Amino acid sequence: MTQVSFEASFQKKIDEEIMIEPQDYMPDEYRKTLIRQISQHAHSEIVGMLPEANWITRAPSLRRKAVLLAKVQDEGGHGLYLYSAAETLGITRDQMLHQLHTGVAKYSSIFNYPTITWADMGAIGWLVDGAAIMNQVPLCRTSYGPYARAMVRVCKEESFHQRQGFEIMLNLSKGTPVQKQMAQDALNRWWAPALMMFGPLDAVSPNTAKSMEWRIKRFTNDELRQRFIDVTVDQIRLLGLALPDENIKWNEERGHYDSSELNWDEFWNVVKGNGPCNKERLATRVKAWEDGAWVREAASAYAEKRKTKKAA
Ligand code: FAQ
Repeated sequence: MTQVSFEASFQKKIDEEIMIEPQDYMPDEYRKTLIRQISQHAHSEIVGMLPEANWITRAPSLRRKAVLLAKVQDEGGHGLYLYSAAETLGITRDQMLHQLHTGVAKYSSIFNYPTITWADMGAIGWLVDGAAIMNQVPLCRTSYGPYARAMVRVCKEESFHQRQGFEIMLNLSKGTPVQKQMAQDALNRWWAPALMMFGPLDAVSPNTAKSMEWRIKRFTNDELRQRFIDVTVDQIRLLGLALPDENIKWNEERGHYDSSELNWDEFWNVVKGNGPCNKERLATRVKAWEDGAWVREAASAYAEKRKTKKAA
C-alpha cells in the first residue's frame, strides 16, 4: 500500500466508526495529537489531586473524610489509566512526566486556583467534575480504542464525584446563613474557571477542526461549554443560590442560556503558567517525584533480582 492509500483507509475506518488500535496505521499528526491530549489529560488528573488533598485532614466529619479520600485516590487512578493509554502510542511515562515537570506539557487551568473553604470541595466536585463528565462522556466514543476504553471507567467514577460535590453544596445551602454564603462564594469563584476548562473559543482553537475530523473530539469546545451552562443553571436554582453571572438569561430563539463572555486574558495567563497556584502545584509534583526516587529504585532493584533468580 502507498502512503496515500494508508491514509485513505485510516480515514475510512474513522468515518465508519471503527476504532483505531495501537498496532494499526495512523498518520503522525493523529498520533501526536493523541499523545498531547491524553498526556495532558493524565497530568490534569494527578495535579488535580492537589487542591482537594489539601482538605482531607480538615474534612468536617469521618464520612466526608472517607468520601474525599476515595475521590482523590480515584483521580490518581485516572491518571494511571491515561498514562497507560498514552504509552500505547510510543511515548514512555518517564518522558511524559519529564514534560510535566519541565513545564513543556500543559494540564487543566482549573487546578491553578486555590481552595479556600470547605465549600470549595463541594464546588469542585459539582462543577469541575461536572464539567469533566460533560467533556469525557463523548470521549468514551473517541476514535482511539485505548483512550475510549479508559474513559468508560473514568466517567463512572466521575459521576460519583459529581454527586458527592452536589451533596456538599446542598447541605451548605440548606444550612446556616453563613454556610449558605460559603456555598455562594464558592460557586461565584469556581463558575468562570470551570467554563474555561472546555478550552478556548472554537474560533481561535487551533486543534478542534482536525480533532473533529479524526473523531478524537465529538463536540467542539463551545458546544460542550454551552451544554454545561444549560444543565447547571437549573441545578443552581435547585440549590437556592443566586446565579453567578448577571447576564445568564434564557434565549428563546437559540434554545440556550446566554451568559457573559469569559475573561480570556485570564485563561491564557493561567495556561502560560502565571495563575494563582501554577508554581506551587508544579513544585509540589516535582518534590513528590524526587521524594519517590528511592521507591522507584527499590522497585526496579527488586524486579532485577527476581529476573536474575528466575534465569538462574
Ligand atoms: N487548561 O485547540 P484547543 C478533570 C490548551 S480532567 C489548560 O482547544 P484541544 C478530572 C490546549 O491544550 C480535566 N490548557 O485544544 C478531575 C492547547 O494547547 P497545546 C482535564 C488548555 O486539545 C476533576 C491550547 O490550549 N480534561 O478535571 C485548556 O483541542 C477533579 C489550544 O486549545 C481533559 O484533559 C485548559 N482548560 O482542546 C481531576 C479532557 N484548554 O496542547 C481532579 C481531554 C485548552 O496545543 C479533580 N482533553 N488548553 O499546546 C480535551 O478534551 C481537550 O484537550 C480540551 C482542549 C477540550 C481540554
